[in-house]
Amino acid sequence: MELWSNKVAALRAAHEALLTRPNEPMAENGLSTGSVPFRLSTGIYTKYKYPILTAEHTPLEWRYDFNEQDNPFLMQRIMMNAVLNAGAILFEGKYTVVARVEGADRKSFFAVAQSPNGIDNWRFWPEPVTMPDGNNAPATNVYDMRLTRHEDGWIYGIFCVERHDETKPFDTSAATAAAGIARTKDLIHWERLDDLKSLCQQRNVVLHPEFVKCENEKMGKCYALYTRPQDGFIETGKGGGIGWTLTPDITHAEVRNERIIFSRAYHTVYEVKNGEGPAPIKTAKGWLHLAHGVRATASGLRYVLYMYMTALDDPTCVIARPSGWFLVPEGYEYIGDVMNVAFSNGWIVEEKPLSNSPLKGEGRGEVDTRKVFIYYASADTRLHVATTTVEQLLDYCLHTPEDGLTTSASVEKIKALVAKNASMSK
Ligand code: BGC
Ligand code: BMA
Repeated sequence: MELWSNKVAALRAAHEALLTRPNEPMAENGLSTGSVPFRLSTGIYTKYKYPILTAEHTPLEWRYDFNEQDNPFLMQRIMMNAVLNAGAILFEGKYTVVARVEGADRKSFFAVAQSPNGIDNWRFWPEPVTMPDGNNAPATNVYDMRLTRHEDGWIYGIFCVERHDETKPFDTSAATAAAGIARTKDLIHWERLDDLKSLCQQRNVVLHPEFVKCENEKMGKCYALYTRPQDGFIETGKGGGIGWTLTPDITHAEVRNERIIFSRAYHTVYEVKNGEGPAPIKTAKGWLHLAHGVRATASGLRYVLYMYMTALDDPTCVIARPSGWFLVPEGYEYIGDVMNVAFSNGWIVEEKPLSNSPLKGEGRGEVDTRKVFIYYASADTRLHVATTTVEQLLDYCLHTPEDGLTTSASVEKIKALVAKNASMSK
């Protein structure tokens, strides 16, 4: 029989090989992505061959008892199911995610993983995050943390807290969703603040990185939150859309006035639901937003990513609304626990030394070459990265025609482009 110690060595070697496997870009120069032979690359971003984090990337110490007497067959004692929807941030010079890790028991929790380059060699910290309940009722499940480095000096994590709906004791699926708020300086110790007080359920709540003037100017500066009010646990109902609310005290945050800044619309990719992704990226031309849109199909809900921009001096004012999806599940990304889902709640924009800050220049000097790393999950199963630049995202948002909301408007857009191209060849 194979020696137990040899089995352990082989297991550790295989794990290490997975963690250190170099990642490869799938689409350079706008050629085929390789994953789906029938779709050309969008040219807007580059996807990578391998997912960056999966259940198999979680530390072996989380899953195995390495005492030979207690675990003679070297079997997993605690199994992991998925690594998905991650908040992301540059932290101490490293590309860092706070991922949603889901165990075989369907409970998800948060865990920090870091990489030196943002695309491979991702490694989890030895222990998952211990998230205190603070003054809040204990949650059954937590997920989808948005990380915001706020100008108040804290790193905030806002996430969904799910609890059984006790008003329906006999319905084992009845649940409520609220926004949990915590802050940290080191990603290890989290100070849990009060859950966002709201008359309705909330998911996909995101903290804007800067203070904003309060509605009542006497109150000074407020924290601003992107919200997503919903009537029920799944249905957004009347409240559909990405909302915006101001709150003076983040330790007791409350939704008083909520304004929808990006609504759902009939026959679009965000017909059924939408929600803010990560906190927006500030650029000289406005705030770049990544969001998800959901539509219902005969095979279930389809989750895709889309983008929009808001004005620099008024993050509630939408200034660019490129039509349709920006990123969708492709090839094997389509397949997993929850089919047909691309979801993102984290991206990282590369920092540049202040001297050549793209926010400063005018004219040509304005080209914003900062690299952007988009962390997206596929099929609620695994986490991927796609890379691009701020300049490309601006170009995408500002030059992709808007959705005219009818077939004939779409045909006219295509005809206008054909005519433009034809005029060039004259
Ligand atoms: C799941 C989430 C999902 C939500 C709504 C939760 O129980 O954990 O992944 O987004 O239900 O379907
Ligand atoms: C949602 C999200 C995600 C998930 C998606 C698809 O409502 O909050 O957690 O990726 O559903 O299942």
